Amino acid sequence: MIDYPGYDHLIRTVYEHNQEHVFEYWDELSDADRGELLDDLSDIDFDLLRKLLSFKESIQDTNFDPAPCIPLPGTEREKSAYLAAGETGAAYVRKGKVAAFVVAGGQGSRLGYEGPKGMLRIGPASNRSLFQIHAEKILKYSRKYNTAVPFLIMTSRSNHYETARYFSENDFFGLSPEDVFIFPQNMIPSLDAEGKLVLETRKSVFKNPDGHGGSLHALHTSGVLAQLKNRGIETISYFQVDNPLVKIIDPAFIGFHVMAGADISSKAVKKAYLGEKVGVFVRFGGGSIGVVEYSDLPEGKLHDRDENGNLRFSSGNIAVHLFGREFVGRVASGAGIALPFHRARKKINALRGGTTAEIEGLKFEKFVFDALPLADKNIVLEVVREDEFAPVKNASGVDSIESAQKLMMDQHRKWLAGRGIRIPKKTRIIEISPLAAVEPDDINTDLVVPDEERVYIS
Ligand code: UD2
Repeated sequence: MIDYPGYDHLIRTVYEHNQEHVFEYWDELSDADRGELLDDLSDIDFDLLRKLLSFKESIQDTNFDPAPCIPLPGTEREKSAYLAAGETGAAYVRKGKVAAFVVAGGQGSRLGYEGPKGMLRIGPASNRSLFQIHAEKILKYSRKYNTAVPFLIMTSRSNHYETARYFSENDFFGLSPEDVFIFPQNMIPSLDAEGKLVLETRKSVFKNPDGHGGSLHALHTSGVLAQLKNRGIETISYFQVDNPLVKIIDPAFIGFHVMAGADISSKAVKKAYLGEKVGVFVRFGGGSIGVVEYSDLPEGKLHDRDENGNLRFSSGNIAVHLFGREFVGRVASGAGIALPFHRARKKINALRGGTTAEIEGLKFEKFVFDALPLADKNIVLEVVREDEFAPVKNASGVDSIESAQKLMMDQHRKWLAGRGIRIPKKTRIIEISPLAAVEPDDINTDLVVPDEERVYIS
């Protein structure tokens, strides 16, 4: 057994769990590097890893029906419910009770983009990044509602520093630094097919971010949740970094959530096509609401249609949720409830016998929507896809930068047309800054769009 002062217990644990191959390069490491390796091992929960290996992959309850949804306003009654919700929500935002929370710890591997995904330049005319668009929306909401909406950004080990530097070098895009909270999520080791830890370098093991479900825990351990409580924040508006159309502060959504006394509320769009890669909202046999991920939806249910020929499981999850702060506290502190891990196969680079090679590995992640069934009360609100959802997942084609830019421009054209503003024929590329408008009513009807090919309205 190797030996290092002060780490006896950890070293024994590593051997007890048959993971001592992580010391393969021990003899070649300096004392400082040995200390680093041990520190890297010290935050690993070895008992948890053992449990994760032994659980069956398919643990999901398959007894479920489509979840009930608040529909798009059609009837007079629905329209007035929307108006009332909008007023309640706006008053609540004005009182400073809502924070915005983006999860940006993912690795964007499908996109093939190396840096933090939030730094991806997406503005069709402005070339602004996803982060800048989100930050400017939040600044605009803060001005509109005469409050300071805190902006919480969850990163992970590989992109934390770059994200934090990006915000500070850009003066937080006009937000006050004390209103921006950037904090990393936890990492969890990936394992090889035999359940062994994998070395990434001679002094570190391979770890991946613990999934967006890790965000609730990260809010707690970073101390941000406690700070939100001190600021009087009651509701956290959660969204993904890769959706430039997201309505970060939506008064009607917030109003419905508050009026229902919900722990979690979620937005749904009608699935665009049968195989679309979004989870669907369901109601499990026991009555709780949840999301079944696209890859877990049984074939029969995937194809199931109602009497009108429409897909029965068609409420797609766009990963926009409102979380009660107290509820997050309960889940994050353990309190008898915790989110499960999901296991996925993934290629990882492993250092073995002096060379690095790609191996088949196991990756563990938590999904934030697994919190839904833990809530005493939740609501699902249907929204219009083109108004709120433009995911950037792939380098080209479906759900790409190009498709998202088109959706942004379509939306801005629609807003301008709705305000009676003419768009010159010559204008091919058009974009409205969030600082000018986060909804059509923010646009001044006197606005004149210049007769140019590329127009940015700021
Ligand atoms: C997610 C949902 C899917 C649908 C879709 C909408 C899952 C498993 N599926 O699919 O149902 O709602 O989004 O766009 O979530 N992230 C972290 N830390 C992590 C992992 C991810 O912060 O450890 C963030 C990531 O930066 C991104 C978001 O979570 O903002 C979604 O991650 P993804 O793109 O991997 O999820 P995807 O597209 O498989």
